[in-house]
Amino acid sequence: MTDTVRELDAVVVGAGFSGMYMLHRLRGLGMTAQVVEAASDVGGTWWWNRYPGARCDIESMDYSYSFDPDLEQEWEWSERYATQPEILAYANHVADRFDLRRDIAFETRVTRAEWQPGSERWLVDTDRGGRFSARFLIMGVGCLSAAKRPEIDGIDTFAGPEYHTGEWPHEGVDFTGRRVGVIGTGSSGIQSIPLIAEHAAHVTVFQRTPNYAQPARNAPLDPAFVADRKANYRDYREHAKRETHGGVVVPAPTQSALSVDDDELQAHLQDRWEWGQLFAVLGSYDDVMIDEEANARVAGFVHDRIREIVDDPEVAEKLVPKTYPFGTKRVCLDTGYYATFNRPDVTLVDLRETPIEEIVPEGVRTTDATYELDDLVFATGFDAMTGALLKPDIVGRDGTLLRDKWAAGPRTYLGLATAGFPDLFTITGPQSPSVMTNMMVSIEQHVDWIADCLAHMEAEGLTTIEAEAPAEDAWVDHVNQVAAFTLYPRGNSWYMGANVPGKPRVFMPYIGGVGPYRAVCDEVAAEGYRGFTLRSSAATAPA
Ligand code: FAD
Ligand code: N01
Repeated sequence: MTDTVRELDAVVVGAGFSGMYMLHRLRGLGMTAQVVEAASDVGGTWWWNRYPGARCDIESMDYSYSFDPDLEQEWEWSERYATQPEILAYANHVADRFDLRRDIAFETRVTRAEWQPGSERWLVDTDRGGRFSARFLIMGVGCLSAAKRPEIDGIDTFAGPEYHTGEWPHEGVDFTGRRVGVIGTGSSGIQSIPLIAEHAAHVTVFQRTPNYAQPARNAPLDPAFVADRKANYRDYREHAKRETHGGVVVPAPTQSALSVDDDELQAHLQDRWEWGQLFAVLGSYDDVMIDEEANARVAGFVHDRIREIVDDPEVAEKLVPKTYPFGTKRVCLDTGYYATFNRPDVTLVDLRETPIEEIVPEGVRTTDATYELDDLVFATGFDAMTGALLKPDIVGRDGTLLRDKWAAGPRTYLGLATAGFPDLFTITGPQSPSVMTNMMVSIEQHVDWIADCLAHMEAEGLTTIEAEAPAEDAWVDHVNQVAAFTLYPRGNSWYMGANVPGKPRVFMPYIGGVGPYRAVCDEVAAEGYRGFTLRSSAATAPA
């Protein structure tokens, strides 16, 4: 550890889309800021997740920054759903265009941040020995950035190469002629399995829970559509931000799935199935996510599509999700996923029937057989929403560790701040809409709210801001009440922390929708930051 401490207005952790835009806004406020990023360049999710088939599931023209009209006019997306390399190229373009890299310390991980009551500053330590002292600590560490390997006996004994989709080698992996095992059938598995199968000699898919996927219907973007969207981009973005639930403009459902006969239901869902859009089937009726029977009718439609695509009825039945309501685990957009199981060189192993006993040097041993493999892919997801936030030691006002405060689940005010941790902000933190939405909309909304708050503090001569415990309690209750009104808590999903043994089972995102949520945040600010204590103090001198 060096003795030098760099004095700053703000430290931002993470150089994904959150940290990049936060830096841009802080500079605009005339503040000194340092971004600290574990990776060797910008892009966050899109820097790490380089597995075959990785691409967005929110349309590219939505899944992009809106803060600069020139940027959105000049950037050309090639496909409806851009690939990981294209999204990463976009992140690089933004970094170049706004000259962001000069304030980003790459290959540096924040390991500890401690609030200093005397100076009212955060003292931030990194694994490179650098230390920063900053008035504000802004966490842009990502909801899906702490890759998680499965707890399987013998995991370190596998003789061949192993890969996690969220930490994919930059040089790529050549699976040609190889026997590949893939553990996990969430979005990452569903995107990568068809492409791995194109090259491998044989793919064995180890499935613990089947997932719902609908066809992406990806295609090159139609220039006429692009021109039209660009001509109306400002209006479109405003609509998406203020008047939608998920941050993309889709027709809102007006009917109950229980109010229509079967013919009408089938026709309506078939139409939605053709859209190739994440919220198409989820939002087909207004009670899909709140009424079990309505949900079952919609789920039944998807079950039939899977049975249609998959030739072998036994394999099809294994792929049909039956143990949780449709949509309570994140729905995937796929390109050829179910059809991949029609290939003679792809085997599905249902781990509910024959669980994995251990990983052995030659492959994976289930209760039924040993599958010999050359390569093993973990598509096993992330310690989502809280994993990256709780990895460093974050020590608050009374010496409390954030990890301890959140031992029974995250507690935040608006997903933006947490009581006992002054001048700490979390971009797309738990209990904000975040992962239930187009993340670009949620990221920009949080960054803008934080930047406006800091500008307000500057203008008023205020030095610290802290969420009040009663406001936090009320927000946590509200988040839980809204979740309890839906079927979401019924899925063993990462939304619930269910994929991490020992993690508290609470529904972590806020399901109230980006439009209503933004209105609440704006109202809080307009009322002088209701629920926050703002103070001015002489003690903001450097540590
Ligand atoms: P991230 O992109 O996760 O960046 C966080 C950064 O923080 C990382 O680079 C990490 O290295 C760094 N970091 C974390 N902890 C530390 C530390 N202690 N010290 C230093 N650095 C640290 N969302 C959508 O809306 N639409 C999509 O189509 C979509 N597709 C996705 C596809 C994949 C494969 C995944 C995994 C997620 C996807 N998401 C999607 C969610 C995606 O994570 C967000 O859209 C968005 O990219 C998040 O940006 P971020 O900057 O908040 O976090
Ligand atoms: O991770 P997941 P992901 N033994 O947690 C299985 C975003 N994203 O990386 O369901 C056996 O969804 C686990 O099984 P189960 C998107 O938000 C978007 O795929 O827990 N299996 C599950 O099948 C997404 O939701 C895109 O029973 C084990 C899988 O691993 C989020 O990131 C693409 C296991 C993990 O699925 C996470 O997706 C990729 C074990 N011990 C990601 N442990 C787009 O399309 C876990 N599993 C834009």
